[in-house]
Amino acid sequence: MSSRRLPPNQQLIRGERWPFVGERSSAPGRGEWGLEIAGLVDRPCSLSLEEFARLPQTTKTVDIHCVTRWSKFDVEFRGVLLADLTPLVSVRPAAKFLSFVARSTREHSSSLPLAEALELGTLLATHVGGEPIPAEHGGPIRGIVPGKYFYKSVKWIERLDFLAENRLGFWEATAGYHDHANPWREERYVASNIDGRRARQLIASKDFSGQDLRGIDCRQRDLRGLNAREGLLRDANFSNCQLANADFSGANLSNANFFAANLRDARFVGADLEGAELSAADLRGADFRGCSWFGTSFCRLEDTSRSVDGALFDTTTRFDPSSLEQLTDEQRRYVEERTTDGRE
Ligand SMILES: Nc1nc2c(c(=O)[nH]1)N[C@H]1C(S)=C(S)[C@@H](COP(=O)(O)O)O[C@H]1N2
Ligand SMILES: [Mo]
Repeated sequence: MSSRRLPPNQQLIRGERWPFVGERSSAPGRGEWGLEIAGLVDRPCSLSLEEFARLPQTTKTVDIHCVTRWSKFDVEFRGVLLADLTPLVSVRPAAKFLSFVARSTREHSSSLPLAEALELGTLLATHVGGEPIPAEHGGPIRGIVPGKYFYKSVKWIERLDFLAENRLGFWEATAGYHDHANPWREERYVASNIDGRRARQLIASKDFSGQDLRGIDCRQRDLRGLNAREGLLRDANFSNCQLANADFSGANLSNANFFAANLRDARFVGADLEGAELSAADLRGADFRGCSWFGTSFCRLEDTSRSVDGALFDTTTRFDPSSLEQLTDEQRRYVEERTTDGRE
């Protein structure tokens, strides 16, 4: 059952843990909170939190699927359904898209086709598990869009803009996040725009440092001693690569694929490895101190929960013991069983 409920290549977080992703707080000092409804509507309005709380309330239990490969089942949100808000403002037929705009320093937003937002049962949520949503998780009002990667669920919503044309959201416009965000089709990122020729030149230079090389395909290459410090390498494919002594310090490697890579003595200090695949990789002597490990995989799980293709660790593999907390139970157990020797 659970294997069907979990979208492809996601890992289940159990218990109370709920990671923070993206911005940690709203923009300070902008007065009272409320919700503004604007754009292609006949009756634009501004609701105070009290007015908002008097609207019909709906409770929904949803499964969260973050694009960095962690999922969390059965989170109970309460708030106002988008479908209960639209009649209040009388949305014009010309409105085809909805942009959720956050009160944040970078004016964070995300958008959806209006019909889809309604069909998915989008909620403007104020409560989680019966309590007000904590500020770090987007309170007082956050969007909840069931059935999409969680980046469509904007924290600290202060305005809904009804639009004729799509206005890409922050991640979608600046970071190549897929605008459709369907976890069942793995619509995580748009394809890399690095062509084969440029990729070959880069690979020959062995210098990826500080460059935006999202989605680069390096499968099976000899990249021993690669300098990839501070590189933007999200979703890059390094499977089966020779990467001994490579330096990925400070790199963004979220969702990168290192399956069966030789990473002996590689440096990952301070790297973002959220959602990265490290199964079957040789990690002896590798240094992961200061890494972020939410949703990182070190082994694969068969339906029976038996782990296969485990990464090779030994006591020379370095990492902060506290970062194990970020892993799912299965992944944590796998790593712990192989590294407790000689550690406190
Ligand atoms: N305002 C705002 N909303 C946001 C983001 C953000 O950076 N800013 N990140 C998105 C992403 S990528 C995810 S996975 C979820 C994370 O929500 P959480 O921190 O409550 O887990 O918020 C989404 N909404
Ligand atoms: Mo995310």
